[in-house]
Amino acid sequence: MPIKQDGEFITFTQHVQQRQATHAGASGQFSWLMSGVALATRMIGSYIRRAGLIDVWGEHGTTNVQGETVQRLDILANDALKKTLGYRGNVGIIASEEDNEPRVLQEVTAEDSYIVMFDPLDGSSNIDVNVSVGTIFTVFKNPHNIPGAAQSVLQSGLEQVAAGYVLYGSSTVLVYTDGHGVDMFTLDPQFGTYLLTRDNIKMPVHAPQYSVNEAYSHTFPEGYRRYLDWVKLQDSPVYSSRYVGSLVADFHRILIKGGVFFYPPTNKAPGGKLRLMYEANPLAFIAEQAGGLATNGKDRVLEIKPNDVHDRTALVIGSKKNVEEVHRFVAK
Ligand code: P6P
Repeated sequence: MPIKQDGEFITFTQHVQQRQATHAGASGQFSWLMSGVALATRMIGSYIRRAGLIDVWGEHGTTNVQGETVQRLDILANDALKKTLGYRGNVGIIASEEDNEPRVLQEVTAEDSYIVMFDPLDGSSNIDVNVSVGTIFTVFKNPHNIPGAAQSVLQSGLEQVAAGYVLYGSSTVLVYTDGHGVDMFTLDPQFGTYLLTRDNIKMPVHAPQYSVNEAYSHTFPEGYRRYLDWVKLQDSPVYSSRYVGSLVADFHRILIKGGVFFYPPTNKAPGGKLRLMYEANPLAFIAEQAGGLATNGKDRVLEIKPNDVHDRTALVIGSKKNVEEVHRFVAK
């Protein structure tokens, strides 16, 4: 129960502060940063909950660096994160799916300054049809020995200090890891704050469920097609398929109930569609902290060395045994 009988509850900011206290030498700066992310996602959630009532539906009329049509809400979400992080004095660099290049917010000299990267509104094309969407974020230390933001952000996922996502679904939930387990917070609309509702989440080791856009399966590498043939023949248990087409929604289901999500290379996206730095890495960090696995079909996502902030990757992520089943066909 998030609000215990004695009225006790733990907010997200309290949780981060308590954890902060256990990190030797850490200042309160990190919890101040994370409170900025929490504030931004509450703002984004309020735009989403009012979509249709306020003029936020539809396209913005531009395309982003990914060549994707920008939705109005993408801009609002991106601006909310940049504004709330902008005056957190310890955020040196931000990088966003919506921006061409990582931006140096401010030249921060403090030792404990950070880099925050995010996909402000993943799956935003689903907004107009009321399907759940998400914000994905990740935090790295800002290395002071590397000149230039474009280079400073190119760190492998193993260097992540914290990561998380917010799923704007039937309720708004924030899932977060700082490398010491995975915890979930649910936004209490009355209090206007995130309350701890699940702690130390562990992904089921296996579940008879897979998640992929099978419309492209004819262009998948052969191993994925052989997995899809195999999985349909299983009868104890019979597997089911679930695919929302919104990464955070598909991943969150797997975190809680188990299974596997994969987005393989396709003709349209030979290097994979999903972004390494601010989609695959944060979800891989969470998946591994919850006892799951995350690869690009062969290599561990967190060990991939990025060449560019907008690098893409194939992704196979989920329950340990489900990922291993896919690997039996793919990682040959
Ligand atoms: P497809 C949304 O655009 C997104 O980036 C993810 O949220 C989602 O998992 C994926 O693309 C869906 O891609 O090609 O199946 O529509």
